[in-house]
Amino acid sequence: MNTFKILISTLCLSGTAAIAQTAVKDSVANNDGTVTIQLKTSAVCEMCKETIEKALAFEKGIKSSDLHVESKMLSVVYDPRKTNSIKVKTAVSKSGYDADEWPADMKAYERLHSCCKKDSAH
Ligand SMILES: [Cu+2]
Repeated sequence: MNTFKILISTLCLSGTAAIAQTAVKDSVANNDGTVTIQLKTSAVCEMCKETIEKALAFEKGIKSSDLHVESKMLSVVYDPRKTNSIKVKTAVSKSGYDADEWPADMKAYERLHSCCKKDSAH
């Protein structure tokens, strides 16, 4: 059982490392030491925008976030000394939305308003 757990966590770690390598491709370093990244989300409406931006406002190290609803693109400004793109994506996922290759956290997704679910009929 323990061996199994170690194997699983090793797999998780290597998966995270692979994502970390691809995560920086859309990042821009700002003059004030912050970093701006662009993420593709599964947001569909203004309510989604509010949900995501509010969730990120509580995250440590995130300075600001802005979701463009039509393109589903979220831009996030964060302090790289306090957080990183993986944590940003995790926070978006935990609010119920996809963040690039990171799928939405299922429990959070289930709690979304029905019109905010990516596979709902519009
Ligand atoms: Cu919505």
